Amino acid sequence: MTQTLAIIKPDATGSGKAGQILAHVEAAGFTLKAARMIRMTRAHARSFYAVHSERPFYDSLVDFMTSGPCIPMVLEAPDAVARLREVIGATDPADAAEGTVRRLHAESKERNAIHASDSNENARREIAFFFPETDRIG
Ligand code: FUP
Repeated sequence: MTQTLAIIKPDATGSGKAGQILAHVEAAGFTLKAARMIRMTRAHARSFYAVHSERPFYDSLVDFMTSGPCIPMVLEAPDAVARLREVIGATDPADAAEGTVRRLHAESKERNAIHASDSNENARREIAFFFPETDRIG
């Protein structure tokens, strides 16, 4: 079993889709190991997306991620990182495969419902970013 970090983003929490999205990933075989609801500060969002700091969409992305509640969560499954990337679909919902979370629930490339770690190294870093060890079950 391996773990990955997902975030249900403010577009999805704001439109009442958090439960549907969690049900979708659970039905896809993931076990929820940790979760919280937070309002990210600008400093948190800037730090979380630091890899994109030179990109033209960075400021807008920080605005969006701080615009409402986020639900970071630790999800466990065999090959969790790669599998969750398949289940959520491409960044832009217009490019995402049928039946993926983003195809079903995302509004746009920016307001795209859910984040998922893109490597095992980033999963470890992102899990530690949101969850102190004492908040993690198993
Ligand atoms: P992903 O790994 O699919 O979440 O996509 P990226 O790491 O490329 O991008 C991270 C986030 O930046 C996306 F979820 C949304 C935002 N983004 C934009 O707003 N515009 C873009 O052109 C690309 C990404």
